[in-house]
Amino acid sequence: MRRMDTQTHKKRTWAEPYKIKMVELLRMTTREERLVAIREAGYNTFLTRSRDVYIDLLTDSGTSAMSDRQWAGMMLGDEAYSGSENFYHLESVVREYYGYKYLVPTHQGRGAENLMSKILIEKGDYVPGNMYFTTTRLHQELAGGIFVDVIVDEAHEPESTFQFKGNVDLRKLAALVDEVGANHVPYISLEGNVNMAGGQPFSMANLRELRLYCDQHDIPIMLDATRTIENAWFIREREDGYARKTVREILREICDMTDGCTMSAKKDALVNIGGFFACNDDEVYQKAQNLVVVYEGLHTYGGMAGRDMEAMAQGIREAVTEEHMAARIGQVRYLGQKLEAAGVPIVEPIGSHAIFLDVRRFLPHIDQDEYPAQALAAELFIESGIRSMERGNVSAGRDPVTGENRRPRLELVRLTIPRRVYTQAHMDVVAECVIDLYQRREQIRGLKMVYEPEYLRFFQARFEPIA
Ligand code: PLI
Repeated sequence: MRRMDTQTHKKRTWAEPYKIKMVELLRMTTREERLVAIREAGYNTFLTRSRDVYIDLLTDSGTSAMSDRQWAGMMLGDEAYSGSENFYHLESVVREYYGYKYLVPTHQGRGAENLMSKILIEKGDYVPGNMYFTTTRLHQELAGGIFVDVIVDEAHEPESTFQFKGNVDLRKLAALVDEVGANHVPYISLEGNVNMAGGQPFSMANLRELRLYCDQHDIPIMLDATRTIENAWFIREREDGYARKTVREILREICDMTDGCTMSAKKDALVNIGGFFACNDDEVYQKAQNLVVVYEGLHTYGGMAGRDMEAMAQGIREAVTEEHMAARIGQVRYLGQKLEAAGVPIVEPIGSHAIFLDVRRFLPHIDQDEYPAQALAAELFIESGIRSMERGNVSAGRDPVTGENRRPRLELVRLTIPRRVYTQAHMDVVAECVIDLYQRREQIRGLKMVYEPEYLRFFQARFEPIA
């Protein structure tokens, strides 16, 4: 089996490992309609209505197309308040593929982040991580923690072609631990295929070094497993000694070197809703199992219906297959290479779940406090009906101490590719539209923020064009 898989992987072209049984019709709108729609949405693509969108690249979260087997699984939903069969099935699949001893289901990733942060963080603790993720950092902060970025410098440089931009910089981590003491570092938050860096993997060599360091200082490693199957693919492709291992084996090797994880199953696991917390420690598990009933639901469903857990169990099995991952990475790379060929500045190397437009180079004439990435996402929507997402100054929020915009080095627009949803032809259309916009980039103007919510402002903030 493995030999055949490896040969498939070595083929130069790829194709979707499925055929299409049902389609969802798309609606094309006019430019005038979209102009009205974006004004009503305060120039925030999160506030636009999906009915006004032509190609939806807002997120790869909960937007996957499920397989016939997953849909069949939905019919096997054991909708019991307690002890659902689907929970035990999911538990066995998570144990088999991810390897953790204990599973606590949650409604989605941030539910798991809430539990983990509340259990592990004490007020004034420092939580190092390989770059922030919006909801992850917020839950750390709400639990009284202070996030510290310990990712390698290359991750903040969109033009760097370093192959493992998700790596932890052990010197940064050691400097933090030396300064504050290991007893004030409850865990390190390690994300697979770092979202905010452009979908960039860590290497197994880096994880091995991290494990060694953390063992010496008694610091647990908690994985954000959301896109770790995609991270495993890159390890296989790029790291010495992994070319003949399967994605499934590599995933397990990663998890075996960590102490637990939070998971948004809405990405890698090919479902529209769901998540979990998993760990090996008896005491942490007991606390999570107790806390989940406060925020999510009983510990055998945690905010999911039985049918959702069944679909997830099947989704995990499909996600780790070589054919699925080859098509997934192949499609994202296809779009990225088209944009590169036309000279459009994007984050390098091309990641797994999205193409990130490098807006500092795309719109150098717009100051970061006029939210250039937000402006570009709005403009792309107006021109084409393609919905993308800002990942820059708006997403980064304000420094809790100074109250100033964080002005991150990465000012990006994310064209996120849902799994198994769009075709190569859709990617061609997206490339054409982005290239058109790039050719008239000087005409694009910045925005001012006219409403700013307290938490995760990027979701609901409103903007107006600067005259
Ligand atoms: O959206 P949730 O609550 O299921 O998961 C939160 C979450 C945690 N970690 C990482 C790496 C994520 O990417 C993530 C959610 N990401 C979203 C919604 C996205 O559009 O990227």
